[in-house]
Amino acid sequence: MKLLRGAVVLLAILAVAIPAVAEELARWDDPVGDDTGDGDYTYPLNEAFGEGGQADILSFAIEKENGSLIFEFTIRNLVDPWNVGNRLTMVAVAIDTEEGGDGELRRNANALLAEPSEYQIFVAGETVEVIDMNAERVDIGASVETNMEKGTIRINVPIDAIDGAAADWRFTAAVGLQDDYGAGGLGDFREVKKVEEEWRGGGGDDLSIDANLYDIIVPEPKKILFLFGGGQRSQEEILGDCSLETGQLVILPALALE
Ligand SMILES: [Ca+2]
Ligand SMILES: [Ca+2]
Ligand SMILES: [Ca+2]
Repeated sequence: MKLLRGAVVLLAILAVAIPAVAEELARWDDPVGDDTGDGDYTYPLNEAFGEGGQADILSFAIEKENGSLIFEFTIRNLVDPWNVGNRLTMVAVAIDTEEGGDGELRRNANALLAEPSEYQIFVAGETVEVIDMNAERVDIGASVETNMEKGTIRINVPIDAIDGAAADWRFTAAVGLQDDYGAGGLGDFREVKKVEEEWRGGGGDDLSIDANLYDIIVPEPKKILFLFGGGQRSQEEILGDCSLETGQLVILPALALE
């Protein structure tokens, strides 16, 4: 009896002492200041963008916690110029879980996916939206926590809702600026033009061929070798590899967990 009581007490202590700890599956650090897309993208001129950095990824991590996958972006400069939370930064994660899928990153990203996705997640402010391979919105109970001081955007996606999680899944992480068209909901990636304007970035083109993405996570060399059988491409090469002549959009590489 005494032994049993001791065991009960021990279990109670364990239950209290072990908080839910997120297990980090992978983390990628990203260079500071490479929020220039193909190398010369600039921010819009409106003072809300200040010194820029709203689309500069510092790190991207994938964690597992209590039956959820967590995607954490750390951004150099999350800002709240209108006291309504983060409205300028928009992040996207495309998840490739099986053969086939959507070969284009949506919401005006203007980019193709090397590994077509079954799910795409978009976040700006406190709004998160998930679409499936048919670009149809799906409600899978995803949520987001934004910490303006730390510059973190943590997206929580219940694993069961996306058919479990497997080690061979691929992930594409990209960041741009959000344009909510003044409506306050989740908008699209803000258009990058040839020459920057008050509300449009510059360094791209005026024909909607260039990607409206300022920063991506580039896989490490060995993963590039594995996926493409060739040498490493830089972010500038990847985001610069579109063609006004043929209309070819850029193709974003995907990240592997191992
Ligand atoms: Ca960066
Ligand atoms: Ca797929
Ligand atoms: Ca980058």
